[in-house]
Amino acid sequence: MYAQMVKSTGEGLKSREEMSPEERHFQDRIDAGEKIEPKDWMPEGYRKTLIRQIGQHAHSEIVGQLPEGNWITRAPTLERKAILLAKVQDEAGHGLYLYCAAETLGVSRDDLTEQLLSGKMKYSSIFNYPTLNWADIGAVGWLVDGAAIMNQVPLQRTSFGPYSRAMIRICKEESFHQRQGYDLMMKMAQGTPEQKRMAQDALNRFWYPSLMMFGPSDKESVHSAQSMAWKIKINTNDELRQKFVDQTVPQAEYLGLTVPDPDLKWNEARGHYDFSEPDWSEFFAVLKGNGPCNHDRLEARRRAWDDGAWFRDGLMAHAAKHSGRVAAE
Ligand code: BYC
Repeated sequence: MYAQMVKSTGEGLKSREEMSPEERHFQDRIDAGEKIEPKDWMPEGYRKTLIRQIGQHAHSEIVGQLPEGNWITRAPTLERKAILLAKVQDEAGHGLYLYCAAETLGVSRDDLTEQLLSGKMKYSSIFNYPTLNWADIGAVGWLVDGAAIMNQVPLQRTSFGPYSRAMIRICKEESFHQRQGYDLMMKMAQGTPEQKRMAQDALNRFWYPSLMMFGPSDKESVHSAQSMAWKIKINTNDELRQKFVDQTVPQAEYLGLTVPDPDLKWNEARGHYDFSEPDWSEFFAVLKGNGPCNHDRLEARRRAWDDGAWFRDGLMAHAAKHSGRVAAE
């Protein structure tokens, strides 16, 4: 089950007077825009928050391969298959950089995986939705990777050095992912009436789950205040959601597709689109393990972990043998 037992650390911010001298010095470094490196002193809450966020991010990259991997054997042309294979392979790479960044904080990849499989750690809600038709692969690239980039570009400036450096490389690859998705959507939207219908259907199903990727509304977000004070997060959930809507609506118009929100409207005074909030009860149900694919996603990860045990054991045995040989020399 995909249960969410990780205890939130949203305990409220400490004032400068309440901070210990180390905490004050740490906060001064953050405020001065310095990067924090793994061997530097850091508050326990900072370490825990990073492990939670980077670990969740890494798991999302790995679980995120599943809905797209579903279409590799059914891609309509050799070119589309090659593009999709490359993208899915990139996501595996992103997961690995992120697990490495988390490991610098003193947690092993095995621990993180075990926490995922036991339901103690999360992955992004978006990957609990199925990819039902080929246009969904376009929608995932356009909307899901589009939302991911919106969130990850600011994270290149996050205060923890290894996370920020991982993000720089990941963002370069994500922008290719987003463009291949938009290109696929363009082909579908300008294709036969049936292809256009599929593109619209994909947009209808992926719009609100994509908006949910940014997390709950700011008033429900337990971690934002502390994470922003530590510059782990640079923007609030609602700020990024608004930027995503503002960027994506003209792209949908260019495709000739309709965003499934009757209340979507440009607000001249605000200089932004007004839009409907997602159904937050659905979001929290997905987080509790009750989304359409939670069970299948975790089962697939569990199977992969169990099936790979012999290989991990082999690597460990080889490493032990090799280190014995080196010690004897
Ligand atoms: N799904 O206080 P809040 C990708 C949880 S992969 C699930 O606002 P925070 C891609 C949150 O963890 C993209 N859970 O939290 C891959 C917290 O629960 P806990 C993944 C969510 O951390 C392959 C609770 O709700 N990107 O792009 O300050 C193919 C309260 O929320 C979600 C990242 O992981 C969610 N959507 O802010 C294609 C980016 N939202 O832990 C594409 C890095 C919230 O207290 N992460 N929760 O039990 C972040 O930027 C932040 O963690 C979030 C949430 C903005 C997501």
